[in-house]
Amino acid sequence: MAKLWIGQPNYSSWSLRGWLACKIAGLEADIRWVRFDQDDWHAEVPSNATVPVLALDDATVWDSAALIEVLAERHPGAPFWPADPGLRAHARSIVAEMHSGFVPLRMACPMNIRARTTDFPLSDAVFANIARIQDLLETALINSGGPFLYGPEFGAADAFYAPVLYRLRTYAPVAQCALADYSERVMAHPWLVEWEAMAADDPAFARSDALLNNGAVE
Ligand SMILES: N[C@@H](CCC(=O)N[C@@H](CS)C(=O)NCC(=O)O)C(=O)O
Repeated sequence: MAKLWIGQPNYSSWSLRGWLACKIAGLEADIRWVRFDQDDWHAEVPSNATVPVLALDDATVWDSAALIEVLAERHPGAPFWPADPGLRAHARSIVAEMHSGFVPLRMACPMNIRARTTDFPLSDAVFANIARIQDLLETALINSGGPFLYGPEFGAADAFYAPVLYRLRTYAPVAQCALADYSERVMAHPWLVEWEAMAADDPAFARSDALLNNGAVE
């Protein structure tokens, strides 16, 4: 059976993407959690890189983007990418942009699913990231007709932007309003409901929670 190493569900955005990729593929994996507050967390993971890591019978894959590609290749019927070439090019572009970009948002607003703020200070660079994301997602929904980014099924791009929706809910609830319908749809999806339930039970990771408390670790 495949094994998937992931970080803590409340905090690990890339792990959520990898876990969703397995769901899209219909791949049942034995899930292994690592705790970032344990210094030796790398020890049990079959890669010295980051999580998620997926161990298949004949290969180990250690990056969320690679995981999407490998699973899409091995599960050709799974709805990772839209069939239409134009939509597919757009989907690949926004997934690549997420994987390589939006650094201000990622640095200032790490995923913390349980947390809520009302007046978290956001820089102009973060607001610019949020505006760009709103524009990309709205364009995808209009061009595909929804209800997910590229059509009727939850795909790779939805998996890549789901952690962003959680970030907006935590740090920029007003900005989230612009994507309210899509956001509610994603968060009501059974996979995200399952992930949020895991996040609710996740032990606190003080270093990440401290950011919400002006840097003071409680
Ligand atoms: N490019 C990687 C990034 C993965 C990543 O940064 N994972 C974080 C958890 S969300 C991690 O493992 N952090 C621990 C560390 O950097 O030591 C991917 O797409 O999978």
